[in-house]
Amino acid sequence: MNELLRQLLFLPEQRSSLAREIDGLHYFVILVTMGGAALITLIGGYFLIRYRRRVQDTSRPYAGVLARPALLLETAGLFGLGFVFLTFWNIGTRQFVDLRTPPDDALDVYVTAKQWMWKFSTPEGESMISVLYVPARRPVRLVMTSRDVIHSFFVPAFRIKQDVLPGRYTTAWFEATAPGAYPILCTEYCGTSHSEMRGQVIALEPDDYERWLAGGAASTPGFAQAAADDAELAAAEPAMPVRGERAAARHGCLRCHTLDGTPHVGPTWAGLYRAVVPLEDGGERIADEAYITESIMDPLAVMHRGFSPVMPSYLGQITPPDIAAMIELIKSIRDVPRGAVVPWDGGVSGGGAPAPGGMTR
Ligand code: HEC
Ligand SMILES: [Cu+2]
Repeated sequence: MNELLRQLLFLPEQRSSLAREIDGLHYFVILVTMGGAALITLIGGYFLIRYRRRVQDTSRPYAGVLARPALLLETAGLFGLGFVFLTFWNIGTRQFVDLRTPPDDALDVYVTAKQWMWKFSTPEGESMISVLYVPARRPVRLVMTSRDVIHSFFVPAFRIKQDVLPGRYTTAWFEATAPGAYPILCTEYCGTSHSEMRGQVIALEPDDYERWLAGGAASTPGFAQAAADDAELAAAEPAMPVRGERAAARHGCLRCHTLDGTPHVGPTWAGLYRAVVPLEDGGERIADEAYITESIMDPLAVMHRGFSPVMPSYLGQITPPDIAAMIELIKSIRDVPRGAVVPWDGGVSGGGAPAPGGMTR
């Protein structure tokens, strides 16, 4: 059944752990709408014949005959429609949540889109252009951003499609169910060579993947180009957290933030990743990639409770690889104890009194 419908609808093979389910919803929607259209055509045809005008007789009130059955029928139809809607909604929501929630053990890959290519880098420092190597049967999480315009990352065989935006991180995840080469397309019109913005995900057997890793990034197709094109992404560079620490020092972040949990002008980065951050406006946020990026680009938009609004905006001043590296740095110290996260009481602002906004105990 699955196979028949898949071929009828010209869908590519299902090669990710969620692909089959997503197609299931697709089939369900198509079958219900086709069935609905057929039913309405049949009923319409029947009524056309049954109630065709025969003799000119308007003496019998039309509504009187039909009133009751029509009411019943309409109520039943309404409930039927409500049921179909709830079913769509139920399946759709579950799938949406599954699609949005990568498993905890997922392998992270940073994706940078730019006119007109895809670049991939892993926390181990592998760098690839257009071709992404991943192990099969292992979840992979993509943390994506763009250097220029909006692009969209689409792998038909995995049934994932996600917009990739400049100055923001979006995520997607997949688990390839079998080794193979799967095309990547850009599905957001992004300029003259949009149609050539293609790539491939190569899923390898786990053993082959280990061998590929051990072989060094230099054997990766596109590597020479990557190195030449973008020295920052070149695999010759040290691991991401080290690069992150350098970038943080270079941009002056470490004058206000600490890596070991000690209080300072800004909240410590120790244990920050995925921590719950209390906000000035009373709410809270999980410190994920999106929150961290937003904090860097627009620090005043969301304020950590108790801290002064002194962090400058770095919008347009830090390259996506630097941001990715700093996020990796913050991730690498997520297990460092952070204690109470309060501003440094160094006596700068009148006996350590916090700036307007107040400090929580
Ligand atoms: C002048 C001091 C200062 C500098 C320099 C600075 N920050 Fe901040 N940063 C702060 C303060 C204060 C906060 C808390 C208030 C807020 O949320 O804006 C903060 C918040 C943050 C947060 C959110 C953390 C949390 O717990 O909510 C992140 C992430 C961050 N900064 C990253 C950076 C990065 C990356 C740089 C360098 C590119 C940087 N900061 C440079 C002072 C600074
Ligand atoms: Cu594009």
